[in-house]
This record gives sequence, structure tokens and C-alpha cells, in this order.
Amino acid sequence: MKAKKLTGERAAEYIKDGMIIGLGTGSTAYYAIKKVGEMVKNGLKIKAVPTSKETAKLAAAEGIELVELSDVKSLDLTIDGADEVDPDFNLIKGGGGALLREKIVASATDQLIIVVDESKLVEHLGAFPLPVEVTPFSWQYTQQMIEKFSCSSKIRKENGEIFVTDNGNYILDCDFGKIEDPVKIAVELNKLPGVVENGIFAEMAEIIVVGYNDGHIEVL
Ligand code: ABF
Repeated sequence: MKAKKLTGERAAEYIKDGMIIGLGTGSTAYYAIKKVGEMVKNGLKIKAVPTSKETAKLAAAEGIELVELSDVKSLDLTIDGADEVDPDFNLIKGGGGALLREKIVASATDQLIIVVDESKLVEHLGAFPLPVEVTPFSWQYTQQMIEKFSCSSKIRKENGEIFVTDNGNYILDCDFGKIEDPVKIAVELNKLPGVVENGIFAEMAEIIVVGYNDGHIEVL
């Protein structure tokens, strides 16, 4: 918990007056949002695009002014979490179910800052099952197509029911084992008609802020 808090707060230091920023989703991004709320109360003038309904609610409660991505040309920076980070800063995201809006916001941002605790740093992506957002229509057929890429997959459930994303879609959590070529898999998956988006964020992150359990922070 301490590592997440220190990491989220350290990332918020990159935010300057007048910026338009993206706000991520997850328990580490939570601390960044709380810190931004404190900075806004102390006079910081920013606008923010949330990456989930949950983040929108939290940010609004902190007094952060929210805008639609379509109302701004681009974002100066986005602070978001991740489930895995490899040495090339490729990410697996989507454990929180917000990957589609997170990737749209990340693609519109000049500087993507990822906040993680040390447990998220990996040599190769893949130990964490890759979340893939699919349309409810024909999701079992889409699942069969995805599994042709030598993976096993499970439909994500919450309280026994199929989990529905903020966008009304489903998520398949796909176990590829060690992912040797994340860029290739990300491209191939998105060619499948029933796939909306996948949780590989390849070559998008600029800065990784890592929090360690002993309390120290590293900026990669
Ligand atoms: C979010 O952060 C998701 O993409 C990811 O699943 C989640 C993980 O964050 P944390 O471990 O900080 O809750 O952006």
C-alpha cells in the first residue's frame, strides 16, 4: 500500500498548471488522483479526462474538472497503472477492466506515465493473463478464433455474472504463457472482427515510476 501511495504521489509531481491530463484506473492511479485533488484544492488549474466511470467518480469527488477527450486536441500527460511492465516498457493492462478507454486516452497523450509497485516489473509479458475486450455478440466464436493463437482463455466474471465493461463489452482473459513478441500479438488480435481492443500497450509508455516496499521510488 505504501509503495502504491508514494508512487502515485510522485507521478503527480509531473503535472503543471494549465495542463490537460488523462487519469488512469486502478489502486495505484488512485493515489495519483487523490494527490491531484489536493493540488487542485491548493490552486492547480488543470482539466482531466478519466479512463473509467470509476475514475470519473473519484476525480469529480476530488474537485477535479473533467472534460471529454473529444473536447480537447490532445493530452499533455496521462498517469495510469499497469499489470506488467517489461524492460522495453511494453505493458499488459486491463486487469481492472478499463483497457479500452485507457488505450484511447494513452494514444491521445504526449507523455504516458505508468505507476507500478516493484511486483509489476517482469522480464517478459505473459505471466498475467492478457485481457482482451470483445463484443458480447458471438463472443464464444471470437474466443475460438483467439485460442487459435495458442492460448487458453476465460470469460471474465464478477459475482458469478459475466463482467461488462464501461463500454458494454466483455473481457476474455487470455493465457499465452511467455509473450515473446507483444507487438505482433497486439496487432494480430485486433484483426479479429469480434475483438474491440487488447491489453498490450506496446511502445506507448514514456516514464515508469516504480515504488518499492522499502519506501524508495525509482523513475525509469
Ligand atoms: C489499470 O491499472 C489497469 O490497466 C491495470 O489493470 C491496473 C492495475 O493497477 P493497480 O495494480 O495499480 O491496481 O490501469
